[in-house]
Amino acid sequence: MNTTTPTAEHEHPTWPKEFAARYRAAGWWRGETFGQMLRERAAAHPDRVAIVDPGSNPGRRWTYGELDRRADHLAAGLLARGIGKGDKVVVQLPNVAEFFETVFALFRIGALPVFALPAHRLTEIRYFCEFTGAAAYVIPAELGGFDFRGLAAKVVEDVPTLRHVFVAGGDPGPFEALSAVPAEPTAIPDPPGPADLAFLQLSGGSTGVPKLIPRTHDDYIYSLRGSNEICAVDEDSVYLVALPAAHNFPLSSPGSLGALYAGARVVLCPQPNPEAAFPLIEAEGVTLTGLVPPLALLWTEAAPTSSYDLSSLEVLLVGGAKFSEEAARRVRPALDCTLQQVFGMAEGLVNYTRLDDDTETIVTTQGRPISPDDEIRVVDDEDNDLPDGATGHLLTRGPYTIRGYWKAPEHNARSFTEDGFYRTGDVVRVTGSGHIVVEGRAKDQINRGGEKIAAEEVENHILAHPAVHDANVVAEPDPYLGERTCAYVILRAGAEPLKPLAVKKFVRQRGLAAYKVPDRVEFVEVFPQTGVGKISKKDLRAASTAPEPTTPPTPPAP
Ligand code: AMP
Ligand code: DBH
Repeated sequence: MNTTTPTAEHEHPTWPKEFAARYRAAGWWRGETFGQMLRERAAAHPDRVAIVDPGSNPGRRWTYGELDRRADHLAAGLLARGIGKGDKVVVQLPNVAEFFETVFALFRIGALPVFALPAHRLTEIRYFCEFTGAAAYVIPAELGGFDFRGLAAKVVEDVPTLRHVFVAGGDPGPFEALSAVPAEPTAIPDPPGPADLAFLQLSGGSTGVPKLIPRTHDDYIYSLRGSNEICAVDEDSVYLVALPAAHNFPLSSPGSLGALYAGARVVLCPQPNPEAAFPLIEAEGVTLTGLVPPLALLWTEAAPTSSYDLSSLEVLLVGGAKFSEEAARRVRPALDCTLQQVFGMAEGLVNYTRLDDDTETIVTTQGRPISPDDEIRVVDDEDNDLPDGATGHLLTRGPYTIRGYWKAPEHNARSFTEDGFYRTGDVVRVTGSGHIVVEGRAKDQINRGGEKIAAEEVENHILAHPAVHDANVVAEPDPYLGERTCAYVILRAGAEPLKPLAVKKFVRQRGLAAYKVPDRVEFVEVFPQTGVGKISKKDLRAASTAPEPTTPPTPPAP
């Protein structure tokens, strides 16, 4: 029997009543919303600094009072433009203060941010706008030499529901400046409740198109509260947002929203490299931050010779991809802070090593779940539970793990068990102390230094090339990123020979985020096959063991 209850709108399955009742009774869900949360913090300490945006000119420092006021004014302006409860708004902002003004304004009126990353391009953005029927799209004018207004112009042409494009900072071009939207606050007609959706988060995915993750106010706020307790975030903490602000890790583990929940300070770092981050750590007294493994490596290499005072840093969270034990051991000596490994997913479940775990546990495991009500199963290919300590597929269910993706019934039937466990696609084992060790992955995905790439999505784009007969995209080891992508391509009989660069260029020109462009392209005559004649990705992976990167790897940037 499928115990998962569809919502009234049948847009996604949600927690059955008895689970919801249990999570409320246990005190995990406390009936909070983001709108009220900010209101309460602003009332309690209006003059404390909430957001520091050193990348803006002049650098901005918004207090809780100011962020609260700005959210109210922007909410009023959005309502006046006909954007209201349940509307979707694709937010593609870098690490700037307007990100928080925008999302809290949307939270207040019950419109749902759809969290795009700055790296996304036409193909992804058009899909998010079309699929969600987005009413608005929020962009920077430009970033890293890329003009988002040009991108928005194309999206507006293709997506009839998209009525507004708001440009944060810079020349808005043909669109409206976000700074022109705020209006005198008015009563919000139908503010969202704690069980309502707060936003749609993105999944790294393993299918042709990214999946959207529906998160409620109550469930997400519980994950923040739990994370704050585990990471010792309180009102004296200073969290540096080094990764892209909209990503689930720097947003919630414990992230900027955890910091704001605690009444702490959020410092926005325009770039995640040591050159940008170290001066901010010194200037703002940053106490914790989160990084993906390649960046953590870069920081540990740079710290010992840095002239900046990094002594305020107490905790470095590392996650998004497996952090090797050797690299993990280097964190404390280099940065003189506690490493906290975090193994999380935008679908929900987040695991942390604890601050008081012994060093071996911290460097060899990816932590244990936030909640006593996080249910963990380790199963074989037939969903049979494995003996304690055995390695298998991780399934999970709990008070902040979704019961289904948004508008994806067929995919949900595969990604969730009948009784509502999420199939993470991760291969793990659980130690005697209940800590999880990530041993591998069963999903068809490449984890490129924390950036997830669905093989099928890239394969489909390569297949669109007229000279290509077939394509297979797999991960291959990379000394810095952990994994990078290799595309094996079979050309059509009689087709003009192609150069690898032409394939990369083709994918890029189809409007895909740069991190999804294959690092390496190899032309082959046939793909290795399994016993039953299926293409064997395992053998392709085994074939790609070239130790040296063919292109100099670049750290993932916001
Ligand atoms: P997503 O579902 O797109 O939010 O990506 C979450 C996935 O990232 C997980 O299911 C893991 O595959 C991977 N991941 C996140 N953190 C870690 C970690 N610390 N170690 C290994 N894999 C991780
Ligand atoms: O990779 C992730 O998605 C991730 C990693 C660490 C995450 O969503 C999180 C923590 O919350």
